[in-house]
Amino acid sequence: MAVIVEDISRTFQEFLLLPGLTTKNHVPSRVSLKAPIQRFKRESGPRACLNIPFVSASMQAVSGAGLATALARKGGAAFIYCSQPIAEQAAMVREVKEHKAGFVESDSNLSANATLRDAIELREKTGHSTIAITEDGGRHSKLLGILTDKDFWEFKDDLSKPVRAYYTPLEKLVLAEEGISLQEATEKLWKHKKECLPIIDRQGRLKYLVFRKDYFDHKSNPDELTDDKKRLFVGAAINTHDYKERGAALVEAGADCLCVDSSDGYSEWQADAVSYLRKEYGDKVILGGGNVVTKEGFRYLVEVAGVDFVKIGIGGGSICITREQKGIGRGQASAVLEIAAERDKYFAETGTYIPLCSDGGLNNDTQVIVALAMGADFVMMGKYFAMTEESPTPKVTYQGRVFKPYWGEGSNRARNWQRYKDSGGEGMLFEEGVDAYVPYSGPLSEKLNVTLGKLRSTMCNVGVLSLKEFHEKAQLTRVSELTLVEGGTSTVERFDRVQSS
Ligand code: MZP
Repeated sequence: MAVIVEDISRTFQEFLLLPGLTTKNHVPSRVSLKAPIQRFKRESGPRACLNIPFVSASMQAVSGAGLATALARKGGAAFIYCSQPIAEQAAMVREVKEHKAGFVESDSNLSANATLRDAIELREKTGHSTIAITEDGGRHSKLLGILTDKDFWEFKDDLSKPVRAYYTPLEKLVLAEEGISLQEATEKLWKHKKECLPIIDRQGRLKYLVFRKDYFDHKSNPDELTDDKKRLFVGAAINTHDYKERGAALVEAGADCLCVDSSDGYSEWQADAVSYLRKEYGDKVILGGGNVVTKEGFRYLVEVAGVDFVKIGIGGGSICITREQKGIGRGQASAVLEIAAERDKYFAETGTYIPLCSDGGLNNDTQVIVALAMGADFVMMGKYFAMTEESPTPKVTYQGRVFKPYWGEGSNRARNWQRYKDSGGEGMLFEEGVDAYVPYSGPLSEKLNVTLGKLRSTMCNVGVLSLKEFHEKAQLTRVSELTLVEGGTSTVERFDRVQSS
């Protein structure tokens, strides 16, 4: 007879944190959000860590090179999706690794024969007013000069004239040669009171532009997550089919972390993939596995597969219909609570700490905070990041509101058959994900700042200054439906909602 587990499957929304003593020491600026992402021994302490406990889902509509760069600059990490050819995924990883903070590859380039009208059109397309004039208009061709909108008057000059009569030629520019550090480039900009410094190679070909405004941007990202060579940190997803070739290409491209992307990680295929990669690369690359929702699944991934971290969650994703379609999964809070307890037990038994990632179904900042309080070391989110400027999809306007497309990896659109082939090999007979739109939420950095601000503030209310302490000291209470109503604002007309209706 089947076993009925003595537990109701619960979600984060059903819990609230209780305050602990907040001392004068508990101020948001002192809160550390460092989160381990690699298994470690008690005596040696944490090894690789994220600077903020956020990673982005390995999904086509979420984790491209642009979002990966933006998230690493804030201190988190993206997992570049594997539902694409190996070479394309490796190229995305390489793009993130080659990103040089402050060194920008020029996306606005023209030849000297182009007209002022061409320059204006290009400015409108890219939004950038600094245009590199190169021998043939190529991004890395021989640099001839720079045109900015200070060089001509849009409403007075003849726009059919070629830019050659307007741009500032090489001999009047302050330039630097490839190899210069960001600090040296910044000094040069400051000394010569310039806005932009072109970096050229020995043959005079344009490599990068360094902008004065990016210096301030760089300063405002003190948590940037990098590897030991100061390159941005990036993760990549792998599957249980082509992991040998994919793993080799991703490691070669510089991926810091690989994670098996599977809707059900409690499987021998997963153990085969992880053990193979561990044997091949040792500790050179961090290895994550999942997804699981039971303590048995956790033990299997840790003891048999040998993962560095375990990803938790089945069926909770905002675009996921696995529970509806297949009748399998678990409320995310129940899954995190059970596995966190098992992780602590494993730590007490062996002295090895296994970081946990709560993946999917986080609908607001409160749920992120509860997930971290319950024992997750970091959270993986899809929808949250899909909504941002940096996700790879285009913005679409519908009835005056701006949206971004967002679809599940198990949807027809993603055609991610490899992920769902595990259980039978018969290909995709039905969908496990939907195709949707999510409201556009603006730049990732601004959105994250708000979430991080709330997280730090709640941690101070609980009386903790680190995520480790948060796990140890958090006290939560279950909430009734009426408590949820009481916590809302249903008895008054909110000014913001009256205004928008
Ligand atoms: P969310 O943050 O949008 O709620 O959920 C993102 C997570 O949903 C992903 O990290 C992944 O684990 C899961 N996912 C992605 N595609 C599907 C699907 O098509 C899915 N069913 O469940």
